[in-house]
Amino acid sequence: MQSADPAVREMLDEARRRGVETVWDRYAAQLPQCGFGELGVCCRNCMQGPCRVSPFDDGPARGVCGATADTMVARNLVRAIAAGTAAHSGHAKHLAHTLKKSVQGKAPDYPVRDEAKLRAVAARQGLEADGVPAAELAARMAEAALANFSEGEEPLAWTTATVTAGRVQAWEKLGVLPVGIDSIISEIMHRTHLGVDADAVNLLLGGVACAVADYTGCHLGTDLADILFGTPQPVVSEANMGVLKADQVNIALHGHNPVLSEVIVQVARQMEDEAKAAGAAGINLVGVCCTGNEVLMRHGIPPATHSISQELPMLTGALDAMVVDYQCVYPSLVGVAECTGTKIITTMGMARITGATHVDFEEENAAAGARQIIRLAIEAFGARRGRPVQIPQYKSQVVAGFSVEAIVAALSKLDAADPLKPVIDNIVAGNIQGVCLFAGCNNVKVPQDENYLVMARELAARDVLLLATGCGAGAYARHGYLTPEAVGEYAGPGLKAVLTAVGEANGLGGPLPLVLHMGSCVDNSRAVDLAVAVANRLGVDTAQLPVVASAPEFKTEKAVAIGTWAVACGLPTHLGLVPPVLGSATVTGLLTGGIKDLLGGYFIVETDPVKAAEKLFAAIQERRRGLNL
Ligand code: BF8
Repeated sequence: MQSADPAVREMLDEARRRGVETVWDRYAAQLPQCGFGELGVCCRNCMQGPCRVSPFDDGPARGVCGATADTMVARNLVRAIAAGTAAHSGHAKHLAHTLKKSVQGKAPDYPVRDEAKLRAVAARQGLEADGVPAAELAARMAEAALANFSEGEEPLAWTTATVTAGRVQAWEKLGVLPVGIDSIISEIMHRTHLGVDADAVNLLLGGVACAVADYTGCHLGTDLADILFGTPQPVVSEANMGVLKADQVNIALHGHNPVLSEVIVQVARQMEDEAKAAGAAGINLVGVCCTGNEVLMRHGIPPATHSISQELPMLTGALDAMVVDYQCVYPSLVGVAECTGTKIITTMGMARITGATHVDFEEENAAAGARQIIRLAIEAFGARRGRPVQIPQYKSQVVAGFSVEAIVAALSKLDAADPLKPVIDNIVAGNIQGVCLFAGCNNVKVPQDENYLVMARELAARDVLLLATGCGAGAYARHGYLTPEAVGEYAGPGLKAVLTAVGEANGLGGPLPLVLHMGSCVDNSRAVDLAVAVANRLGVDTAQLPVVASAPEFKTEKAVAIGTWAVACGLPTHLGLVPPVLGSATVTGLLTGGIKDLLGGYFIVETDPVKAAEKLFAAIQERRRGLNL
């Protein structure tokens, strides 16, 4: 099975029928993949290479420079963390500049939409806010955010203000508190250059420091997006390819940064008449990947698909344009679009694809850019009018929008004075055994979504509260797990009772959804905020909580960075694929064992989803025992 999603399977049949190549075909063409690369013992860091060392006794044990398997594996891993950090924090830096342009009056389409969040973040960050007008405070916020990027003398303000005191101490002791996001990325590139750091343990500690910077970048990304675009509140929508509409101009918003898509959402509403004049019934925006998550969370825009199936909505023949910003956007989209007539529109100067239509996006002229993009889509609709379409008739109801603010507001209906108390009481009583955050991607190496679905069922039945972000949340959206109905189907009695009590206190007449969608991948920071709030309320560290994380189908370097900071935050963290580290027993041992003594968190590598759920549940039980629960 290539995918657990029936819409994806239907479109894969269509792709085969039409001879359209997809990610699954290209993966098959790569097999067998390089065994050295799989083990992490391939080095291309200098021009004397590529070198590879043999995991057995039958080949060279060192690269040309003398680097051992331990050095190579550690260097490759921390370079992946640095790349992931660059991506997340680049997204955050972009938003900081948008906020700056907004307060300078250069970006009229970007008013500060959430002054309450602006003031809450300012208070947390110790910015003087009393009596300061919102515009002035936003200017200070933009500067304070940007100060996290260059090299300072103190640990990053956004790191130390957002985690427990216990974490700050643990990170300080280990020397993994970064003093600049860009500077630690740069340092990692330096120390992984030929002839610099050749000690695997030291390299990995550098990788942890970079991952803490990645966490910080993610948190900045979430905070700034909320300030600019609003903090998500629960929203009802639908998911999967059945959200495409044959008679409308269908536009997919794909990538990560909501800076452009936010304006497209606003402008599309004003351009309905133009679409109707072209013979369409309207404009239908849909999401793909994390830009899709962002606009789902804030506007209820329905996601069409995620991650490895991003090529397939085009095969319906109904997708008129796919607008992309950056990250996780397959360059293959252009080839598929040639067969289907979809316009692939790149929008960021640093993320162009040969063969795509490029509309350069600038905050200064955002609405004009958005109009230009939507007109291209309307034109494409005109060209496909009358042609038959094949839209898979699969879609699921979705309840999303669970920011921490939204969760706390929902809980405060049970206890206004102490909103976290109902959760804590239920954890203590065992109705909720623990919490699992599902994060990360789909990966063509495993049947799409399957690990997510199996693990959610296994853990929900054991009364584990489930949170999700990124394409993991997308998987749950497309399979109906973000619904109250899924609670009846899969939740154990304790979890069901708690979700029902909160839902009923909020007038839903039933439970909250089985899985709480917290947003895009940068929004994993929201899950940390929740854990930190609970830990602080209990007077413990996040490394003591019965909270675990899982990336059952991870793919990107960003996911490697997130997984590493989840461990740094003290969480037992499951990986559903084997990362390229087995070439070094030292690195493998440290990541899955030794690191626990240093950080509390550690990696659990398990490719079988049933066993993975068992191992995570065992980790939760260990934590409960540690708290005498
Ligand atoms: O940041 S989950 S495939 S889309 S990396 Fe990419 Fe992975 Fe999806 Fe979002 Ni996250």
